[in-house]
Order: sequence, then C-alpha cells, then structure tokens
Amino acid sequence: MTRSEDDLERARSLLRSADTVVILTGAGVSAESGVPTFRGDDGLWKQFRPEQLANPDAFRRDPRLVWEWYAWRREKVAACDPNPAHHALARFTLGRDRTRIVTQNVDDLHLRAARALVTEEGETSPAAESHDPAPPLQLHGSLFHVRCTRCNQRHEYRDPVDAESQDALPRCQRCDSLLRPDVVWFGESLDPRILETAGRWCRAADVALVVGTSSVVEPAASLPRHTTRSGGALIEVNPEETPLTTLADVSLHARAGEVVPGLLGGLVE
Ligand code: BV8
Ligand code: ZN
Repeated sequence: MTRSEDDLERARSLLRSADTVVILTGAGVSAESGVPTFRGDDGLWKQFRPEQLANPDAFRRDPRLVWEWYAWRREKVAACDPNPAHHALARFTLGRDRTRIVTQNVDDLHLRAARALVTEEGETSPAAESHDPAPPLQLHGSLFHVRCTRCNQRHEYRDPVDAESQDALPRCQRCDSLLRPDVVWFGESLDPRILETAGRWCRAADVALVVGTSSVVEPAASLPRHTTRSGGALIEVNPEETPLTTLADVSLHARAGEVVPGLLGGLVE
C-alpha cells in the first residue's frame, strides 16, 4: 500500500468508528467548482485587499465599490456548480444526525449539493427521505442573503445587483435604507449563537474533518482545536501545509474533489 493509500485507510477507519463527526470547510472545497479562493495565487485577496472591501468602514466609505465586488462574486458563484467533494460530503451527512458541516464559505455550493440529493423528479431519494440533510452552518454568512443597514431585516436576495451607481444599489422594502451583503466582515463579530453551536459540535466530535482552509482566519481557525483538546481526531484535506497540519492525525495532501469522494464513498450507508 502506498503512503497516501495508507493515510486514506487510516482516515477511513477513524471516520468509520466515529459516532460524531464535524466537517469544517473553507474556500478550498469550492476551488474545483471554479470559485476563487482568498489567499491562493488567483485568490480574491490578490486582486483586492480585505481592508479595501470586506469590512464595514469600506462599505460606509464606498458602498458602490463594495457592492460591485459582491455582485461580481455572486455572478461568479451562480455560474459554478457543486463539485464531487460537495456531493460526497452531502451524501455522507445523510442518515447521520451527528455529522454536521460547518463552513466558512459564503457561497451556496454545500446547500445546492444537499438539495441535489432530491432526485430530478422532485421526489426525495430513498436515502434522503428518511433524513433531511441538515443545512450547513455558515459561520461567515451568505453571498445570497442581504441585511438592512438600518432596521436589520435580513432575507435571501438572488436578484442581479446593479452596482453601476449608488442610486441603483438594493434598498430595504421596509424602510428604504441601503441593504448590505449578509456576511461577516473583518472586525465584525460572528453570530454568537452560530459560533457557540459550532464550538459545541467540535467539542463533541470524535473526528473533525477539515477540508480546504488555510486556517488563518479567527475564530473559525480555532474550531478544530476544540475537537483535539476534547480527545477527538483531526483529518485535514489540503494540497498545502497549514498551521493545522502538525496537529492532524491524518493529513491528506490532495485536492478535495480528488480525494473526498474516495475517502467517504465506501462509508456512505
Ligand atoms: C471577529 C466573509 C471579533 C466575507 C470572511 C483572533 C481572534 C478573533 C479575531 C481575530 C484574531 N486575530 C485576528 C482577528 C481578526 C480577523 C482575522 O482572523 N484576521 C486574520 C486575517 C488574521 N478576524 C475577524 O475579524 C473576525 N471577527 O473575530 O470578531 C473581533 C472584532 C473586532 C476586532 C477583533 C475581533 C471575522 C472573520 C470573518 C471575515 N470574513 N469572509 C467575504 O467572504 O466577503 S473571511 C474569508 O477568509 C472567508 O470567509 C474564508 O472563510 C476565510 C478563510 O479563508 P479560507 O476559507 O481558509 O480560504 P483561503 O483562500 O485562505 O485558503 C484556501 C485553502 O484551500 C488553502 O489552504 C489552499 O491550500 C486550499 N485549497 C486550494 N485548492 C484546494 C484546496 N484545498 C482542497 N482542495 C482544493 N482543490
Ligand atoms: Zn430596513
């Protein structure tokens, strides 16, 4: 058996014997769908700097510029599809009430993969029938949700955003104030209830499967350490080394779309 096959088998055996599994994903799980990551060579932060765009001051200073970036990202994601890693992860959660996906991603690819478990005819597939796949917990919000800057009303919003002029930006139907993307910007706190739920699942997990994150953005980056500190095992899927790699029981240096279907395929009931 080659080293990587040996690693895969060790990861499978950890997952097979786990009662509770938390799956933590970052931008790398969507990379093979064509969604740019943040810090990679073609990363979003290479063309734009987070200080410029993904923070509340930038939005206060120039809401049009910030909405232009999000409009571009919304279009980009809408043109992408979940890749085999998203589908394998969705199938793996089916029928497993104690397996949950916690994502840092603001794209909707995990959600679309969960919905794809419904057959084309619109009936639920037998596997999905018995257990609705729980929606992923989105730590940093969603590209396709908006929040009013004044009355805080939040809802899904999939209309194209015209960021050509400030007057064309989306406004609240209730109070006519400017709407913003319902995402967590740098310097903004995560929703405490979401963060507490994610922490609780990580502390309870027998295995944390961490897929496609550079593990630098806090407090998300610290979540897998809740699992290891509570005696759980850590499996990392990432072609690069990260601050988590030395902590991992198994480190699979591969792309998610390549290795996750094979890792989980044989474990799906
Ligand atoms: C906060 C939403 C309280 C918007 C994002 C300590 C404690 C608390 C806060 C801090 C702290 N230290 C510093 C901070 C501040 C800051 C922070 O963490 N800064 C970092 C840069 C040091 N944190 C915050 O501001 C957070 N707020 O804690 O509030 C507070 C309040 C005031 C002052 C202080 C604290 C809020 C953080 C959330 C920011 N919002 N996104 C938007 O998307 O527009 S973060 C953004 O980066 C994304 O959401 C993403 O989730 C996140 C992490 O990026 P990754 O997902 O890891 O992506 P990345 O490109 O980095 O890496 C991709 C990985 O995939 C790579 O490793 C690559 O090798 C791999 N890969 C590539 N291809 C593949 C692959 N893997 C598998 N398969 C492939 N094919
Ligand atoms: Zn409003």
